Order: sequence, then C-alpha cells, then structure tokens
Amino acid sequence: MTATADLGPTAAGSGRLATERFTEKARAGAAVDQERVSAIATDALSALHEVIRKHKLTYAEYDALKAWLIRVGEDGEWPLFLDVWVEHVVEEVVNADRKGAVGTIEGPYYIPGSPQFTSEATLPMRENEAGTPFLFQGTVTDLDGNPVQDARVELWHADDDGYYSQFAPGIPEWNLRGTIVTGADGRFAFHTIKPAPYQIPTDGSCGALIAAAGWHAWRPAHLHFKVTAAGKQPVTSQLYFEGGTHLEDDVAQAVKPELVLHPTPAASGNGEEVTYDFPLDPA
Ligand code: MBD
Ligand code: FE
Repeated sequence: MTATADLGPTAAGSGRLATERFTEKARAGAAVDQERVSAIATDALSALHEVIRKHKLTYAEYDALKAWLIRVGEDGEWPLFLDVWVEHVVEEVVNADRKGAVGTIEGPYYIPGSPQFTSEATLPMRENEAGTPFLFQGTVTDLDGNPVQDARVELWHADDDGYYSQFAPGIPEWNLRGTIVTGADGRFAFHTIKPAPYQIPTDGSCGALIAAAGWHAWRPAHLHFKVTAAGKQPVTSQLYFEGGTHLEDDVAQAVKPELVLHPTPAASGNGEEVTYDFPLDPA
C-alpha cells in the first residue's frame, strides 16, 4: 500500500472493501439452474453482439473495452459498476408484484449486523457529526395497517461528506448505521443527520467510464434501509429528500416518486423530521 492510499478515500480502497463484503455474502448464495444459465448467458451475449454490429465496433474500441474490464476487476469496482448500472432493472423485475412498501436498489455499502436498539435510537455517530439533525420515524405494518412486532429496521447512510463507514478511511466502524427492533406498536424512530448527495468514486474505472462518456457521477442524498419481519417479504429501499439535487438524474436510476420524503421542521426545534411507514407484503 502506498502512503497516499492512507490519506483519503480512493476508488481502489472502497472497491476492495465492497468486493470483500460481497464475496463474504455470495459464498452463502444459492446455485443457479443450468438451463437458466444457458438461456440468460446466450441472450446476454446475443445482445452484446447486436450492439457491436449496430455500432460497427473497431478493434481500438474492442481493446479499450477489454482494458477497461480488466481495470474494473483490479479496482474491485464490480459491485459498484453492477449496482449503479444494472441492479435497478433486477429490482424492478423482482419486486414487480409487491403491494406494500416500495423497494429500490441496495447498492454496494450494506453491512449486516449493525448495532441494535429497541423502538428508538440515535444512530452511532461522531461527536459533532456534521449535518442537519434528522428524526426519521414510522411504523412497520402488514398490508392492512396492523403493527408488526419484532420487525427489524436497518438504516445506513453516508455522512455529510458523502462517505460511508467501513468503505472510507477514518470513520468509526458503525458510524451512521443501526438496527431498530420494533415493539408491539410496530414503531421505530431514528435520530440521525441528513446525508449529503453522494458522488461515486471518480478516480477508478467507473469514474473513467463516466468521464470518457461525458456523464456525471452523482446520486441524490439518500437513506438506505432494509426492513425484515417473520412471515413478511423483506423490503430493501432508499429514501430521498424533496428539492434535493440529482433526483431527476440519479446515476444509479434508483429514485421513485414514492421514495421522496417531505421533511418538516422538527417538533423539538432541532433540525427536521419525517414520518414514513413500511407496510410489508406477506411472505
Ligand atoms: C451508493 O451509496 C449507492 O447507494 C449506490 C446504489 C451505488 C454507489 C454508492
Ligand atoms: Fe448509497
């Protein structure tokens, strides 16, 4: 490791950590059916062949593609690339029939096992954590509005600089990550801060693609959450803030109108608050 790698967040640093986290999770993953592998791989390759014909790819472009793909692996940016440019369609297909809380992509920065609280929590944060204080509260229910007890509401989000704990250096391990287990009333209340808009790393392979194509690297400010309960379909989603930048041009195409919050000044007089409920579909 070079000296500069320790100084600040880098694409290779966050990429390596995201790849490690994903690899741990994927080891427990299910095998994929052979017939579906054949059908999906055949169609995926055919779609790529069509793109090559349509654009009359040159050898210079083919070599640029090959070099870039190699670099994505070296940077550890496969989780980032896939979650930014592919996951939103997987989520759309998988959750097409859901009636309850609206889902969106998980992204590369979820970590299971965050510090656990009952009903109400202040997320782990640094002394004088920068950002507007924010109270995020609501109720986990079934589709008829009955409260769900012992639901787990996991919340994780970036800090005021747009960085996630465990994926950027110098941030305490569980900063701005926590889990609330609901009581009989199904309620949860997180005291946290509003995150900043997030720019995906610009110094790695994903950033190189964005620069080469003249795109931008921004996601709107967002809160990630995952809600799970016995007998219910889990929901993974994100919430955004009304009036925030990049709601209309999220690089990860993960914004849905139902997921945009309209916070109000907090009753406590300190910062802002919002109520958002999670009706869960039956499993
Ligand atoms: C993020 O914070 C994120 O939510 C996604 C989807 C991709 C990269 C970084
Ligand atoms: Fe995120």
